[in-house]
Amino acid sequence: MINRRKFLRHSVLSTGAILLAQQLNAKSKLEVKLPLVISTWAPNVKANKAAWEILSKSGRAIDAIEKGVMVTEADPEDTSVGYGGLPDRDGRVTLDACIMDELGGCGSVMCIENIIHPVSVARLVMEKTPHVVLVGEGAYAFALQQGFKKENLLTPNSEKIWKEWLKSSKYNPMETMKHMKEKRAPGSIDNHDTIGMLAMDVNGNLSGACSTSGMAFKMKGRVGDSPIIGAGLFVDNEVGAATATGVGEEVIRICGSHTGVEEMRYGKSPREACQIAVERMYKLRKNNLNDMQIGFIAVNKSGEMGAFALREGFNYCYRIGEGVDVVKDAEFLLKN
Ligand code: SD4
Repeated sequence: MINRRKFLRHSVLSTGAILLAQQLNAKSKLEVKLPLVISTWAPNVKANKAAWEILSKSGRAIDAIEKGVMVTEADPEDTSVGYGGLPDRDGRVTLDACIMDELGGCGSVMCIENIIHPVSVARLVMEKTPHVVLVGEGAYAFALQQGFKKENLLTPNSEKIWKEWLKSSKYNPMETMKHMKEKRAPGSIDNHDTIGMLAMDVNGNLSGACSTSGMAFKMKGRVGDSPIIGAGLFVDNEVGAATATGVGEEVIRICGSHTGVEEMRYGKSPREACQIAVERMYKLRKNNLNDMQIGFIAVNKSGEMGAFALREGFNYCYRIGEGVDVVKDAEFLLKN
């Protein structure tokens, strides 16, 4: 039974939460120029553009998100997502994705093979099953049943990179990332292009998704943060949304995206919320974060956006207003 003191405390907290929601709503009515879409990593400008086609016609954020993320999943140049994603150490491309809508609906697929659009399968898990997560063969069987085609996702380029890695077969994902990125962008430490995308539609509704092929040359069956609700992605339509990129093991440890959304709930700006998530991770793990990159992006209900990364080198892109593309470098905790 709840005693009087607890009851009073409870009601004060509830009143506080209601006031905050009212303030956020009032603010959103005043300031938001909707719609908006924001994604991790600059190359995902093209994904934002595809999402915009739906958002600018007053479409739902969830539809825009799926369409946007599909662009990156189909791009063979992006070796961290979908078609052309780097395989695990056995040469298998295994994909992870999740999606959340404005109603608290969520769906996820983990370690799915031979299906080019895991984000769409995740959406169907959300909409057509009583479950939230399907993994591996179960996810694949469900996808086939829903009409998806079996496709080979290992491109000649990714196969070549994998074969080169096989020569040493040194299983050190962090080293691998560094090595890969050195080839593409000398001097930079990370090889992440995982897409995390958040959008708010003209009705002020938020949705998000995250899609990745995970860590290159990972162990068979390894799953990172990206398809885990609360880690790689979290959306609360009353408060805001956040998504992550980088070394998933570290993001999972602090429920990174959920942490960001909860900080916004208690009044932090999106950038502050992302920074708090990074700092929490750093405090916990500072001796284990060598060469790792982790970045968060977030948006709140009033349409403010922000980002923060563990290290220099994380960027993000958004589209707002009349369809203007903006690319920004995130602020960070550690200089390279
Ligand atoms: C993972 N977070 O599987 C993903 C990897 C990533 O850009 O974000 N790469 O850990």
